[in-house]
Amino acid sequence: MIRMLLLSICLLLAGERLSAENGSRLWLRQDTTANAKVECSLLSPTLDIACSELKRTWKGTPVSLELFNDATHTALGPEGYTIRSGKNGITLGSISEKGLLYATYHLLRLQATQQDTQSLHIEERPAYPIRILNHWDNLDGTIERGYAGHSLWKWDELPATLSPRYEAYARANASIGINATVLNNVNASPEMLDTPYLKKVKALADIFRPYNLKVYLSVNFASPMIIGKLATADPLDPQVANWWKQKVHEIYSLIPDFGGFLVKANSEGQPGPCDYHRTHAEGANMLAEALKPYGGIVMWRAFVYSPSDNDRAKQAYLEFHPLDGKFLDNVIVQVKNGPIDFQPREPYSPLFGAMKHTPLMVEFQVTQEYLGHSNHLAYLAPMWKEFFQYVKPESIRAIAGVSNIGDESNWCGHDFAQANWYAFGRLAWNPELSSESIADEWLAQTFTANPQFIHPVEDMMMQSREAVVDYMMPLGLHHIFAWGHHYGPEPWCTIPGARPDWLPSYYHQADRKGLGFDRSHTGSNAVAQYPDSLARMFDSIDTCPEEFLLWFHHAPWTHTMNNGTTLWEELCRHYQHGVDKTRNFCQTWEEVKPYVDTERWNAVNERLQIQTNDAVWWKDACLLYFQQFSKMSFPKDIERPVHKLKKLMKVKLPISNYERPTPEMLPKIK
Ligand code: GCV
Repeated sequence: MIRMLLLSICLLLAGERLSAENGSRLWLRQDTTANAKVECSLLSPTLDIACSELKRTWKGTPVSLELFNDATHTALGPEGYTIRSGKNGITLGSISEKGLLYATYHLLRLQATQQDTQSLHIEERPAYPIRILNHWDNLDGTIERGYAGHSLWKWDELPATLSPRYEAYARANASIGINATVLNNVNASPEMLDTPYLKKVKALADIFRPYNLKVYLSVNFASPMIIGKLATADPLDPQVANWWKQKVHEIYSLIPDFGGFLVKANSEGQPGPCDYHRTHAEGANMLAEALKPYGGIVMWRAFVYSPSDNDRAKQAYLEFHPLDGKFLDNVIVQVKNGPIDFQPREPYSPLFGAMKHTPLMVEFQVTQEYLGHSNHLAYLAPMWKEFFQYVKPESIRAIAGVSNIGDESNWCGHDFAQANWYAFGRLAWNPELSSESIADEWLAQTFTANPQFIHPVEDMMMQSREAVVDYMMPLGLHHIFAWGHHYGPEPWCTIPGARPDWLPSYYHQADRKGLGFDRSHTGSNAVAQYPDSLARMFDSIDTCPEEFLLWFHHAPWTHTMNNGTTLWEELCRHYQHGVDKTRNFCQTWEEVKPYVDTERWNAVNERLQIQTNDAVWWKDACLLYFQQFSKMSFPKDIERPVHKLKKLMKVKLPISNYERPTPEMLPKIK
């Protein structure tokens, strides 16, 4: 207490005023009264933005922005750049205006994070040419799995009324290198392609263009029938192909730099080529032919699974692997990072590495559908870096993130969820960056560069995703979420008539013998889809990494873990550990209170309290439920449950798949 008082006094004496903030400025909060000397001999909308950003914000030596065509700059590609300091100031160089815009934001980031800018010799180029956000925004303003309010896109007002947030959105993306956006849900409404909507899309594209942000659309495969009134959407029907060609022509006449289509086909009830006994490749190629003359691409999703006897984790591979090499060269197959669906931890999808003749892109989920929505603090960079431990960054062509952005004032619902938007952009630019350095950068810009704040909070962020895994689904457990909204625990869930692979028992397989899904050679043999060395490692219960134990094995309750304890004891300890960590987060946040403005401190604090409550809810629900099968008692060092299983089994949150629950709805510790 005394320490905190002293800290507050120090901050006041140092003149640091913590005026209330609502998070709307994201990480772009620098003072804008600099009036810097900036030279740029060319004029263009993009360079105007770069120059005015620098003029307002840069406090160092004069800056000049120059277009070069020498070998160094050419090798850095159209979005790459250099930053060099010399006697007369700093030179930003690139072969293109967009490169100069990215250089501008890089330089300003160095200033905001208080780095030395005296002797700069920086060369940068992005790892991927397409770094794209996928919005799951519906035309009625709701966002599937969105937990930060309604859609940013005000379709009713567009194109006449242009919200200032459209430009703020483009600017924020440019500042972290995101260069593309899919505006609408992959469960796509066919109306998106109606002319009035395309005019609205054009209005957004016009605002985004100077920020080098390209627009893409999700399309419904049955559009030729629904809006074109054709009798079929068969991709091999010439009338259908022609309909798409006309539509694509119309789009490019409005938006000459349109990026292309994202398609969810024959998945979760969406129409697709398989409705006509055509393959995914035939469907994708028909669209690709239409886009090709304009330089557009098709991002075709591999997220497919049908109610069948086959393990859901195997299905995307089974369907797409035989199609390797059959896609046209302007098709990229978009694959979720794991084989099921954005769980808190999944092994990587075996399609990566298996499609040798097909460009692939990874799809991460920035929105926290399965990680506590925007109620829980879960910094996701470590999860995405984990993917890159298995999948070489250079083996994929592009990177997509399902957006967590909505129209709430702080954009992402939870102030710390902004860090995931930020980290997605930074990793898409350079997957070699460390999670720690990205967290530090984000914290310094979003809150304060004071190390007394950064160190403990970075530490909290770094532990946060593992904490969620621990209190939700440790040791490779997966998909034991509540039905529909996926917020709380429901390992017991049964819905009469529901698809088995939509029910938790399909995944946890708890019985008197043990727990987990046998995907070894004695079970579904999903391990065989991985390269030999990994397949062998995952296949044996003795060599399978413990974090994936219950993903690949049905392990006996008494199975001896690496530390000599039983599976049951270790499971209990992980749940307890998760709870303990969330309590530590509350403590850390309390300790850094003097460094944070009241408005954001309170907002984060309120959510950390929810997270701690939820962690206990998860622990009690899962352990009490699994105890019915293990029949083993809780180890001594595990807190006794505060909830009763019977009561927890009655919890039904009154939320849809685009809402986060409010504290009043949640089971609380009395
Ligand atoms: C957009 C999961 C989600 C769905 C989502 C789907 C997908 O199943 O729960 O809301 O639909 O993934 O990625 O297509």
